[in-house]
Amino acid sequence: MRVYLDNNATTIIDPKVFAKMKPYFIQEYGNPNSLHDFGTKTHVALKKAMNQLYIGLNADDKDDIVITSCATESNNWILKSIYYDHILNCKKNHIITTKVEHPSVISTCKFLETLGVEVTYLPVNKKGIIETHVLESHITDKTALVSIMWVNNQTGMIFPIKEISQICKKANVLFHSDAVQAVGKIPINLKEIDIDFLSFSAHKFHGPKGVGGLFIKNSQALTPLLHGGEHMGGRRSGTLNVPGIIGMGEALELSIENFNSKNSNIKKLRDTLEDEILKLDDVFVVGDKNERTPNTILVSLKGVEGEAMIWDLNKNGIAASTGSACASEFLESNSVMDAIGAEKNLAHTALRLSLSHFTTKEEIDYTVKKLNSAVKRLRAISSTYSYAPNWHESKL
Ligand code: 7TS
Repeated sequence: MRVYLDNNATTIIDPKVFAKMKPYFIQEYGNPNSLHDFGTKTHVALKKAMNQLYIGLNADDKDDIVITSCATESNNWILKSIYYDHILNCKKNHIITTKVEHPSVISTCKFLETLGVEVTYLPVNKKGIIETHVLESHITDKTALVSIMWVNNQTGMIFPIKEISQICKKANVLFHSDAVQAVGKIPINLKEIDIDFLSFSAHKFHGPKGVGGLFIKNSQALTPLLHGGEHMGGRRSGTLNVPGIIGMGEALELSIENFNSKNSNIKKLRDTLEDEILKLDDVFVVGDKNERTPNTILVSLKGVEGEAMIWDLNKNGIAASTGSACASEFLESNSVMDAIGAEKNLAHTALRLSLSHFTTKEEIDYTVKKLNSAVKRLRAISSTYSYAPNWHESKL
C-alpha cells in the first residue's frame, strides 16, 4: 500500500485541475503577451482564473493579486520591497515576525538584518502560537512591517490573525501573512480581515507546483522583485505560467466546494489517527486539535528519532515528515519543538502527519498498524528512550 501523509509539503494535483490545464500546454500554448491568436486565446481562461482567485480569497476589486512562482518568491518579495519602500531612506527600520515562520521568511529576515534592519522574532507559547499582547509590546514607531503566518506548517496551529490584524491597524503598521497552509484549508475572507499582503501557493491545495501569488490590499505600490518585460502590470516580470495560473484558479475554486463536509471528513480521519497515537506511552501532540487545521498532527514519540521513523514508515510505503530541514552532515531538530522549549532529544523525535481529502480510512488504519510496530521496534533499539525526559519533565 502507498499512503501519502505529507500534504503540508505538497499535494497531489486534483485530476479535474490537471484536465483544465492540459490544453494550455499542447494547444493554446501561446505567450499571452503576443498579438496573434495563439497568444490572445489564453486571455479568457486567464481572466477566469484570476476571478476564481479573487472569489476564493474574498478579495475586493480594488485589491491586487499578483502571480508569482511560489510562496517563497511572494515572501521574499514582500519583505525585500518593505526594505526598499519603507525602510531604506525612511525613518523606520524594524520588522516583527515569529520564531516559527517558514525559512522563506526567516532567511529573508536574516538577510535583511545584514543590511541593518532590526528584526524581532516573537516567541511562541506551548501551543506553538504567539501571544498577541507580546506582539503589541514589541511594536514601536520604527516598526515598518509585521509578518506572521496564518497557519503553522508543522503543527497546523491557526494563529489569531484577526486580532493580529487589528493590532497592526491600530498601530498603523503594515501586516503581511504567509497563508500557505491556510488557503484552501480554512475559509479566507480578506474583506473581513484587514491584511495588507498575503502569500499563497497552488501546490498546497491540489494545484500545480511552480505557481503562487501575493495579495496586495488596495493595490498599494511595491518595488518589484523581478524587473523585465512589465508583465502583471509591471509588478512581476516574466512570461506568465498560463497552465499554472489556470490550475491555481481551478484548484482554489474546487478546494472551497463542499468545504465543510470535506474538512469534517479529514478531521474525522486525523482525529482517529491522533487518538490511536495517543494510546501509546510517552507521546505528546503539539496544540489542541480544535485549534489546528483539520489535516495536521505534529507528535513527539519519546525515544524515536524522527528520521528513523520516516525511513521505517517509508519502507512500508507511508510518506510522512519530521517537519524539519535535514542537512546531510547533521540532523536538525524540529524548529517548532525548539521554539516551544522542548529538550533537544525530544525535539529530535518530531513526526508530522498531514492528510488531505484524498486520504482514506483504509490508509489511516494501515498507518496506525505500521506506526505502532515501528514505535515498538525503534524504542527497543533506542539509546535515549529510557533516559530522555518526558514532556512534563521537559522545559515546557
Ligand atoms: N510558507 C509556508 C508556511 C510553507 O509551509 C511553505 C512550504 C512555504 C512557505 C514555501 O512554499 P513554496 O510555494 O515556496 O513551496 N512548506 C513546506 C513544508 O512544510 N514542508 O515542505 C515544504
